[in-house]
This record gives sequence, C-alpha cells and structure tokens, in this order.
Amino acid sequence: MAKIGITCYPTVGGSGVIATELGKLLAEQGHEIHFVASQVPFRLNRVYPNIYYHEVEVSNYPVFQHPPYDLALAAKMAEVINREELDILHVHYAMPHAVCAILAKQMCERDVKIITTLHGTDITVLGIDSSLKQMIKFGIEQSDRVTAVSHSLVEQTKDRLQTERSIDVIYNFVDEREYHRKPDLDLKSHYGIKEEDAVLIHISNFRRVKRVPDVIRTFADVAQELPAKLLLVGDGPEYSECHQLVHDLGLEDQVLFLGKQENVSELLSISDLKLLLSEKESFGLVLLEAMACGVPCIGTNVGGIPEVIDHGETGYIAELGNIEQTAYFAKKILQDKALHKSMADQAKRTVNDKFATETILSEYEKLYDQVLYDE
Ligand code: GMT
Repeated sequence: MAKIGITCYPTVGGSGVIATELGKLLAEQGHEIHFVASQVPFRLNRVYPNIYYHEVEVSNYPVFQHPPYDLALAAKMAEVINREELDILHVHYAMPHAVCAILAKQMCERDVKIITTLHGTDITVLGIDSSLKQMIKFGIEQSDRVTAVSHSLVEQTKDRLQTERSIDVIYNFVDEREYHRKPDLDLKSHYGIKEEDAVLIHISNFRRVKRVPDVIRTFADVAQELPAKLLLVGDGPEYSECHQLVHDLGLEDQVLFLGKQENVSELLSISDLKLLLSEKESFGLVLLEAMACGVPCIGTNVGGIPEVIDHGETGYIAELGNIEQTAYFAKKILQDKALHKSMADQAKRTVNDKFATETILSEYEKLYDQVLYDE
C-alpha cells in the first residue's frame, strides 16, 4: 500500500471532484491519503480513517504585495512529503500544482514521485496568458508521469506546448453509488413541473466558455413545439446575462434558475435531456453524471465531449453555436419515446463499461505501481 499526497483546487468543479473521489476510493483500497490544499475539498464531507488533510496557510506580511500562495503550497507539500514519508504526490492541474510539487521535491530528502493530471484549463489558460507556457511545459516535463482526462486534451497539450512528453489518457468517472436515477420525491411538483413537461437541464459554473445563452436559445426553440421546462443549475459570471436573456425571450415561467446545488443527482433524476454546449471542454464530467442517471445528452463537437457522448447512441454531438441543429436533435430525442429510452439505457451502460469506476481506479493504481516499482 502506498502513501499518496493529493493536491487539487478544493472548490466545486470537476477536477476537485475527481481528485477527492479518487482519494476516497484509494483510501478504501487501503492506501494512506494526504490531501494538501487550501481548504477541505468539498466532497470530503465525513471522517475517513486513512485520509488526512493538511491545510496550506499563506502568510501575509505587509512587505508582500500579493500573498505567495504557490510558495506556501510548495513548502507545505515538502513538509508533508518528509513528515508523512509520502511515496507519491499526485497533483491535479499543472498550473501551479505541478510546478509547486517539483519545487517541493527538490526541497525534501525523499525520492517522491510526482504525477500530474491535466484537466483542461491549464491549456485553456495559455490562450489568456502565453507567458505561462514555459512554466506549464516545465511542470509537465518534470513530472514522473502525466495523465490527461481525454485524448483531445493530450493532442491540445502537445500541440500548444510543443512537447513530446508521453501523456496517458485516464478518463473521468462518477461515483455510481451517488449517481443513479433516484425516485422522484415530489421534486417535479415542488418546482411546478407538470407530468407532460419535458425537462431539459444544464449544469455549469456559468463561465463564458460554457455558452449558456446557446442553451437558453435552444430551449426557446424546443419550447415552441412541446411543453418543456429548463433547469439551469450553478452560478458564475454569466448568470445575470442569462437572466436577462430569459426575460427578453419571455421564458420566465419555463426556465428555472436553481443556483448552486449539491444534490445534483436528484435534479438529474427528474430530467429528460442534458445540454452542454461549451466552446472549450476537456471532458465534461457533468455529462457522465447525467448519463449515470439515465439522461441522454447533447454536447458540442468540442474537446473531449465526443469521447463522452456517443453520437446517435447516448445522445447527439452538435456543431458549436448551431442552435437550429441542437434544437432539432433535442426535439428528436424528446418526441420519440423509444429513441429516448434506448439512449437513456445506453447512457447508463456506457458509464458502467467505458467509464467504470473500478476500471479507472485500477488504471491509476497501475500507474502508481509503475512509477514506484518499474521505473
Ligand atoms: O469546466 C470548468 O470550468 C471547471 C474545470 C475544473 O477545474 O474542474 O473543469 C475541467 O476539468 C473537468 C474534470 O476533468 C472536466 O470535466 C472539464 O471538462 C474541464 N473544463 C474545461 O476543460 C473547460
């Protein structure tokens, strides 16, 4: 059994979810897990006997113009590596976590192995600040092993960073114990949704890349032909703009803004179709969550989305920004009961086969074994 450190962004977000769920599964296998982060990861919501949490505290001396979080993280990583005798430090995101991990490794006396998992925004961030390119590349090339959550992300990383570094694809997974279709505990009537209403759902952090207005416009088209409701779950920078658009389109009675929600599986369980129309998406964990609850999905032909949705089998892949086509696919699924059922069943099967937790967990464990014993 190994002693494994994990660093992630602890806030709500796919990468934090994957890092935390992986930590919990590894602990269940008997590994000793040490989270090093700035907050308790939000899914770490109860006591787990072999999971420890080490908080990064940032000193704020007046001389610092900006509190040096990255250095405090590296110092805490080095402290934990030494004291807890870690074998592996698995960081989620190259920026800044891989760079901090490498600095920590240089500061301590152990031959700890660094594994970096890329989740997407590392590469997206390059579009905003290309001065970070060399640092991201350094973090990736100095790690003992690198994984990415989709083949598309591997291609993008190699292309943008001009690196030959080998990167393994390990797909994301969902906790099937939490994500399965749950009985409707009167939730529909609570939200004023009628039995005959088709329920469409979108879940995101409402960043511009998620193109939530495209979701609303698609819904507007669908709602002209069939009774329907749209659940918008999450919060973020584009929230007010979306509110305004719903108002301008006169859809206030059909679109429900639910804000951030913890028990998303219950909302997915009353949904008939999931929309994720992003312009950047390395994987789209929310798609997998929907599929596990038997919800067919429509996503854009972007990033890793076509690796998750099997076009024509578990939903459809639409052209980015093509509202007419997206609405056509949505109506096709919602108006054909047999097609909807076959896609819902296939979606659940895909989660259990291609993205099975057991398989993904064993891929990570195999990787740990390789860095510890083979290399
Ligand atoms: O999508 C976001 O804005 C959040 C971000 C994160 O840090 O969780 O998501 C990224 O990682 C997820 C887990 O691997 C992926 O499912 C998301 O597709 C990816 N987001 C992007 O690539 C934009």
